[in-house]
Amino acid sequence: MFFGHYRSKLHEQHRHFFAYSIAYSFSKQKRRNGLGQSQFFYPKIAYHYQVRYYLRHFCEQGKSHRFFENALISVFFFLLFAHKTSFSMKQFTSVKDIDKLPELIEEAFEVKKNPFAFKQLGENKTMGLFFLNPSLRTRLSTQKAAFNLGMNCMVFNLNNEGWSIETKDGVVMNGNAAEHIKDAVAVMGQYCDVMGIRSFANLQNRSEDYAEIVLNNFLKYANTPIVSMESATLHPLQSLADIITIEEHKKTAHPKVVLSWAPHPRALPQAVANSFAEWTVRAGYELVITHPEGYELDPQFSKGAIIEYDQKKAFEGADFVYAKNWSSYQHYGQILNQNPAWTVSEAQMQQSKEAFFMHCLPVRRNVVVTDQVIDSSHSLILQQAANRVVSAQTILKKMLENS
Ligand code: SN0
Repeated sequence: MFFGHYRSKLHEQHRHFFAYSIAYSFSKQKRRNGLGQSQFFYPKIAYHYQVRYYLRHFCEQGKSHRFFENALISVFFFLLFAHKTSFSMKQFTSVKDIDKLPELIEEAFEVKKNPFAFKQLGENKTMGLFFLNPSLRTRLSTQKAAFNLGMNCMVFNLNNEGWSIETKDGVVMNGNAAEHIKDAVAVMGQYCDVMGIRSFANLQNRSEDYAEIVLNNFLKYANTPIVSMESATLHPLQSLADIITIEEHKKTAHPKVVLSWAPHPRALPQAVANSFAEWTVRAGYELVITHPEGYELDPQFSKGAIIEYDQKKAFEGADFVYAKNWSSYQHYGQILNQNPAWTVSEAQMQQSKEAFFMHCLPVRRNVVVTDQVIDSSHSLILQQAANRVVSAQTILKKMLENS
């Protein structure tokens, strides 16, 4: 009955819906490519008529089995085509946007081996890089990654070159802010095929920072794939570069990695530490986080790590030592400790298994780490920085493929 009916004669309306689903999927792709709203027009009308058809039949026939069969088959076709055409990456904001990390790392090695092999992917495509904070590595490495893929790049320092931006919803904008973030982002999305955004924690209000207001506005209003170039809580491009670097230097399958808090004169975000924690745990490494009491990270990011308050003990047998300062999450944004005993020096490194030293940079020499350690042959800071291009290019490639 059910299948026989459709095998012998695909219902006319379904043939239409089948076609509309394909058209809709293509239009979604085009829209994501920044080609504008008009491609949406035809499928929207089609859907409108399809819904009217169902409603009419629902009224005429009551809840007949034929009606439900029709609806079911249509949903099936829609999901099939919507799914088939949406496998390019649409956002990169955290490790949660990655299905299979080992495959991503393999892809990164391919990109590193042959950086210009995918130059046609970005032809006639524009990358927009938007910064609300200073940047050296992220700005240059992401631009270079886009160039390697054949893209054009626009770089814009939103907070000191653009209009001042309002980020709260529903406010009366009679103060300093000239433009709402949702309008700015929607406009920038018209000019770009992929957008990168560097926001930052303001470290004043934890719930505001952890709500990722800026990043979420980009995800909601840009209508292009979005790459986080460090948000208020995470720095995924840095973490991917760190994982690539560890994979290149590790001597055991599951190395011991120590994330060590270090002193700093300014209050810094938890983003790099949060991100490093969630990526290294996902990579299957043994992660030990060491810090003075009061510097515990948000458990949603540090879960799976061992917390060790004794830095010396933490360093025992370490294969990699990653130094980073962050301000307190519990006493939000505060500096609780500047004890120079936490500066990573030869004395601590000697506890380890001749560990490699890592830091994302920029680094305060002789505050976070001594010159002796950072300039030693075991320091990987330049390799990490070089891998920022590989990390960004791997992600951009995934966004451009099948887009
Ligand atoms: C940033 C941070 O999130 O900690 C960027 C790291 C990639 N670092 C800083 O802001 C350092 C600023 C300073 O004054 O040392």
